[in-house]
Amino acid sequence: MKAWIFHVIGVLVLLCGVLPSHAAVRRYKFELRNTPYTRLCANKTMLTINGQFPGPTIYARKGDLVIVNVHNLADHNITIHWHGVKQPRYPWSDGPEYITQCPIRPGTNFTQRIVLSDEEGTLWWHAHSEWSRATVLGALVILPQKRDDYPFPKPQAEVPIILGEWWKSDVQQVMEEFLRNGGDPNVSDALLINGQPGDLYPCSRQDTFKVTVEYGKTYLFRMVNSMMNNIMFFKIANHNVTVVGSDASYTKPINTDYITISPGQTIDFLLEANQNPSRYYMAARVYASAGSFDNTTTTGIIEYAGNYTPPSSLVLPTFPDFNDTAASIAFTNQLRSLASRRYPVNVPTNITDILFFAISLGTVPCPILDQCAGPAGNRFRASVNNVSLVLPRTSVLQAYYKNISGVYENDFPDDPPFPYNYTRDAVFGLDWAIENGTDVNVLDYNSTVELVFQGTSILGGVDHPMHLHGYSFYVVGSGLGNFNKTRDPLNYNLVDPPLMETIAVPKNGWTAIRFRADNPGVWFMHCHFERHISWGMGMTFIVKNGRGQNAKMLPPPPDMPKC
Ligand SMILES: *[C@@H]1O[C@H](CO)[C@@H](O)[C@H](O)[C@H]1NC(C)=O
Ligand SMILES: *[C@@H]1O[C@H](CO)[C@@H](O)[C@H](O)[C@H]1NC(C)=O
Ligand SMILES: *[C@@H]1O[C@H](CO)[C@@H](O)[C@H](O)[C@H]1NC(C)=O
Ligand SMILES: *[C@@H]1O[C@H](CO)[C@@H](O)[C@H](O)[C@H]1NC(C)=O
Ligand SMILES: *[C@@H]1O[C@H](CO)[C@@H](O)[C@H](O)[C@H]1NC(C)=O
Ligand SMILES: *[C@@H]1O[C@H](CO)[C@@H](O)[C@H](O)[C@H]1NC(C)=O
Ligand SMILES: *[C@@H]1O[C@H](CO)[C@@H](O)[C@H](O)[C@H]1NC(C)=O
Ligand SMILES: *[C@@H]1O[C@H](CO)[C@@H](O)[C@H](O)[C@H]1NC(C)=O
Ligand SMILES: *[C@@H]1O[C@H](CO)[C@@H](O)[C@H](O)[C@H]1NC(C)=O
Ligand SMILES: *[C@@H]1O[C@H](CO)[C@@H](O)[C@H](O)[C@H]1NC(C)=O
Ligand SMILES: *[C@@H]1O[C@H](CO)[C@@H](O)[C@H](O)[C@H]1NC(C)=O
Ligand SMILES: *[C@@H]1O[C@H](CO)[C@@H](O)[C@H](O)[C@H]1NC(C)=O
Ligand SMILES: [Cu+2]
Repeated sequence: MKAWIFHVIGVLVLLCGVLPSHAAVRRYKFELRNTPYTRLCANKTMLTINGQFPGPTIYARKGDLVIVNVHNLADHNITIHWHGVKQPRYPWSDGPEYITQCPIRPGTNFTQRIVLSDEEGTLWWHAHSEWSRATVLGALVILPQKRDDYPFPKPQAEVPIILGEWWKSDVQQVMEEFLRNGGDPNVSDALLINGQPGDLYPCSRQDTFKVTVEYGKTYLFRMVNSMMNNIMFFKIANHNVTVVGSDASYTKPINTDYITISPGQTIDFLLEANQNPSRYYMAARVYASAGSFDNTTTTGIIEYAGNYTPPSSLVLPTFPDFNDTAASIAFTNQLRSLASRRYPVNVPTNITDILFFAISLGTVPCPILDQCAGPAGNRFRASVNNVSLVLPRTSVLQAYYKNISGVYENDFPDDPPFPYNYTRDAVFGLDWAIENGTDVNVLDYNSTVELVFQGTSILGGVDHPMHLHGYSFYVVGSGLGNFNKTRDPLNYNLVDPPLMETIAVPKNGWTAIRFRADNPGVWFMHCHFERHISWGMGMTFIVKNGRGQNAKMLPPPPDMPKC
């Protein structure tokens, strides 16, 4: 109840403008609980924040400080990550379990400080502990400072849209099962829009998500892909939309009839209600470049206000094929920063650190020969530059700050240890073993980094939505096949590349990003497909302190959870 009051006060304050125009402090209380939920004619108990699914939306303005007291009243360890928030010099509240903190154990609480800086638009928050983010998540809406406008006409209303995934079973069991048997996790039983599957699924018609619009008005949709394992295609029947932002950074407007959105990514778009007053589907289904997947379609309804006879049935929009990599890439390649005087870009050009990371699925032998559920009876693992992440028993950040040895090693490689033709045909295995490790790559303060992600064709290849904590980065280039370091940099976009914190590296292709390492701390980098991170597709950067107080990490809060 208290949390609800906080939430309402937050919204009221926002509407009445009681707080100063920026650097306001906003407080929320999160209570993790085991909560009963019914979907698809079946009941289960699952982890939620404040009994809500999706969880509460946090509202703030650019540059605010949000303080969230997280109480664990459930039976599962938890951590909360503020996805896309840079947390300048303050990794202590970032959240990834055993990277920046030990879990908040049942019966304990942790007060997290979400330090907003230049983010403006839509972000989100989610659990970063095992698979609990399937149900522990919500939107984080960052409005412009009070004196500022959007770089587009003021919308009539704003609507969060969270794409998600539903398993009839307990997600913890789904996770334990695939980690035990070494194979793929079970695919989900439904896809969701704002927690509801929509009327194409059994027992779901009643609760389908609906938005009412007025003819002639324009609406801002703030879309988050919170899916565990899928990139999504999203469409609205009969309507084009105008994309205006992604990952809390504005983009040049894109008029399009479909959207591709990666798990972790956000897309802000405008919908002009300019069709015959009626009801129309909004719908989403999977883009999958490999493997088995949930091939169902989730729907919501755009309902025009007014007097008309509603259609007896709605027409589904036509989607690109499930495996249409070209359509997925074509959308993402249109994203461009505004690159205007008011919203300048600042792409590093004098690069001090060039990193080349091969991101790959793979297998390791089954403990009981050939009895695992992965390819050829083996066990799935995944790696970055041949290192498969194993989480330590205490946090990397704690070990770094307190100089505790034996928790991690400083030798995460800048290049793959065994160069090969990463995207050659029919690669089913490698001649070398994947190495387990908790290895960090150390960057000097203010170094300018170019990082090329190279996908590989081992086990056929698949897209990887890569996410970096503590930073946004410019996506300066991407392509199919192997990155060619003499040819490809000539085509980089250094003029108006999009500023992102999650980017899908295309199947058997590469993506190049750039950022300035001006945020000292310990920052996780990983694939945002949950099954891939479970198999070890992640690594950690340590960005050292620079000279001067403003270039140094801040001290930890007194209530940091302990291992
Ligand atoms: C789900 O729970 C509700 C309320 O407790 C109950 O009425 C209903 O019968 C249950 N449904 C199933 C399928 O167990
Ligand atoms: C929150 O945790 C602190 C210790 O970090 C404890 O003193 C306090 O009582 C806890 N508050 C509640 C409401 O559980
Ligand atoms: C996963 O799917 C298999 C096959 O349908 C089923 O037998 C198993 O119970 C499922 N596991 C969970 C945790 O739901
Ligand atoms: C809708 O977007 C598509 C591109 O996705 C474009 O070809 C088409 O012209 C647009 N239609 C309108 C009416 O703007
Ligand atoms: C989804 O897959 C099932 C089998 O797994 C198949 O029967 C069904 O036709 C597929 N649906 C679509 C829309 O492709
Ligand atoms: C997509 O799958 C269809 C079969 O379902 C296949 O014919 C087609 O070649 C595939 N396309 C791509 C780009 O892999
Ligand atoms: C590029 O960076 C190097 C190393 O930091 C520095 O010595 C050099 O002056 C820089 N050059 C330019 C043109 O900024
Ligand atoms: C890598 O493999 C691809 C696909 O088999 C092939 O087309 C390409 O020529 C190879 N590149 C090199 C440098 O061998
Ligand atoms: C690597 O780590 C995984 C996950 O912790 C574990 O199952 C596996 O046994 C480890 N392999 C080796 C060779 O240590
Ligand atoms: C980091 O680099 C920026 C841009 O070149 C510069 O303005 C700033 O002074 C540098 N900071 C430190 C502490 O070296
Ligand atoms: C890389 O591109 C250069 C310039 O286009 C070309 O000469 C070279 O053969 C390419 N290298 C590979 C391995 O394809
Ligand atoms: C919860 O976290 C603590 C502290 O790291 C750890 O000792 C414990 O094993 C964890 N519990 C579970 C069930 O993972
Ligand atoms: Cu991946």
